[in-house]
Amino acid sequence: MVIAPTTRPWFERDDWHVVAAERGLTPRERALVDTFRTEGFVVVEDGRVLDELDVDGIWTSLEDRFAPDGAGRVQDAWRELPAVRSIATHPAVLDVLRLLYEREPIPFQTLNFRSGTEQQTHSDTIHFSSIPSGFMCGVWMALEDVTLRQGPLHYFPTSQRLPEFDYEDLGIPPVEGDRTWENPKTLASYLVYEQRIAALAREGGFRREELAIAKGTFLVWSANLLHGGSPRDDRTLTRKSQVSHYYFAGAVPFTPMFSRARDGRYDVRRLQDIRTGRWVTPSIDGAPLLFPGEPDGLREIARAGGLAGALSRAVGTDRGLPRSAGEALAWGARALARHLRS
Ligand SMILES: O=C(O)CCC(=O)C(=O)O
Repeated sequence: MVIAPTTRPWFERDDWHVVAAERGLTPRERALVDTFRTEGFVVVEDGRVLDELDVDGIWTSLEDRFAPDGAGRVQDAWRELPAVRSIATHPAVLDVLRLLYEREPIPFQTLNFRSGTEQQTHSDTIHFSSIPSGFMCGVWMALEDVTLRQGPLHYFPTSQRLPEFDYEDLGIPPVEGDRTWENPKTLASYLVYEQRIAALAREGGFRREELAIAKGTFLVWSANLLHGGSPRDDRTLTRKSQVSHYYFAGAVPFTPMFSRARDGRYDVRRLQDIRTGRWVTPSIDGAPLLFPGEPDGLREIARAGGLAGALSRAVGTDRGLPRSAGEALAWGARALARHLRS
């Protein structure tokens, strides 16, 4: 049985304020949720976030990983730098995400930028979507004071209400071959995607905003908000920042640009939770799943019933994405044995 998408985030409901009242949200919390649901982003000032963190050490450690003019990005420096990990997992950030989504956030990727990215406008949903959809967001943290002269983040408020466009929706042929950026076809398709999205942002009548922001302040964008990096007016200026990406518990992560969603075949992502370093076993609202398909190929998504399901829910399947009940059972049994021995 293939799984049908279920619920979207609660804040999108018309009666969200009733739910907010039931949850006992304070006026400040309600205002935060209201801005997020309406605009697709929210800016949060919280003096605690960078306290006691060696932020300068991030740039010293990563210095030779950026171009001489500061361009470039370092992905997943959380593996080596505690300060990067602490920013992605800071309780002040996670608490806001729990408030907004009412699900447990799973920090899974960090990007550090020394200077403005000048990245073309895009929606994160071409890289990161979920089943059910809507359970992914980005957090953009200023690691120095940022003015509009430093190639700031730009975004189009309310654009998150557009449909989540994948390549098929936009008339872009699927990427053939390796599902990596080393495959030249990946970039070729992505460049067409950027042109299509730029036209949508222009023609959709959205206002364009740029972010001037104080160090330690962060912006949360919802998965489908159109955003990117503005041109750097002065290439001598830095724009130190960190983007951390999050999924939420109970949703299956996948990469739309490599998936064939209409055929029910997905490039399912395996997530490593930055908090624990552990691989996350994907589920839909706690229901254990199977992912039939070739080991390194696109996968279908189906419910895992019976003992295989119960076992994989109880102990997880950190070996990967089980393709069959037999695989889930064998991996689950091994994980259980390991757990009992330890
Ligand atoms: O920081 C920026 O300039 C853009 C970052 C961005 O678009 C992203 O990480 O998805």
